[in-house]
Amino acid sequence: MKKMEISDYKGKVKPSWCPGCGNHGVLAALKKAMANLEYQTHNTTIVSGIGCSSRFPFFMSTYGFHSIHGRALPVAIGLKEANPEINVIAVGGDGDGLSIGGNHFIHAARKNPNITYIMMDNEIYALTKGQCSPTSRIGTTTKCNPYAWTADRINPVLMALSFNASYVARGYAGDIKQLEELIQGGLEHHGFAFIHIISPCVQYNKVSSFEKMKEIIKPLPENHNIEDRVNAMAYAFAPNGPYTGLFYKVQRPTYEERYADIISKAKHLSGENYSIEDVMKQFK
Ligand SMILES: Cc1ncc(C[n+]2csc(CCOP(=O)(O)OP(=O)(O)O)c2C)c(N)n1
Ligand SMILES: [Mg+2]
Repeated sequence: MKKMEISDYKGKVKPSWCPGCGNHGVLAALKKAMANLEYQTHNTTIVSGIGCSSRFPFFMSTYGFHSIHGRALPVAIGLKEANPEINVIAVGGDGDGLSIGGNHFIHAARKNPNITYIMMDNEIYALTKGQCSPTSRIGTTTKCNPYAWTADRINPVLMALSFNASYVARGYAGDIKQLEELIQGGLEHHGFAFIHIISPCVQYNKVSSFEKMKEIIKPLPENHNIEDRVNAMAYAFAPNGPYTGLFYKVQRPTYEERYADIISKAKHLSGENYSIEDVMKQFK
């Protein structure tokens, strides 16, 4: 296996994000985590939806799939099921994963495919020039909401915990060291690893800036029991947060393992010479 340097993951395209965008920190942390684990580029794929954050695959030298809005997860899961040997990392924004792709997120969490999902949350639709997203705060004003945004916020960490994602963490784009550890833990985890990242937008969201988020985030207490889902939910829910760190981690059968079991049972019932042609003959 080739020893990997951070520079080995540099894509041919220079990141097009604004100077100061939180996503630069996420890119740096992912590259570090991948180098620590000696992830090879030939068997790693980064899958994204659509958004500023979803431009991620262009900036990496791995395989990549820039899919359609909200569909990073089904594409990522399909890739993993087709070839479980590939490291599959899905990435995207709060709009991509919680609005149009919200349904895929909850079903991915409960099925537990062995993939990592990184959500860069800037509380806004940045690519389309600043509309409110499911994580925008009540009262936010944008060109589309000149008076105030009126819907309650989605809490992505609480959502992942509710649907039983087996690894749930939250990081902050301004703390690359912590982010590297959380992402590395997610890559190493055997199952669906969700990493929610507070990744401020410097252009369209002046409310949740780096300065403000740095002031209010706090690390989870060291004695937090990562196997206690109810306690993890209490921290996710805490009004005095947001907390960062590893909320929850348990080992449970993955989607691939459950399917392998079904396949072997089906093969057993139909005998060694099972063929799809024989099955089709029943419907002639
Ligand atoms: C099916 C579909 N609907 C809407 C859009 C328009 N659109 C592109 S990106 C986006 C939102 C992006 O927000 P987010 O996922 O948070 O990414 P960010 O740009 O903030 O990183 C929308 C609504 C689209 N491309 N496709
Ligand atoms: Mg966004």
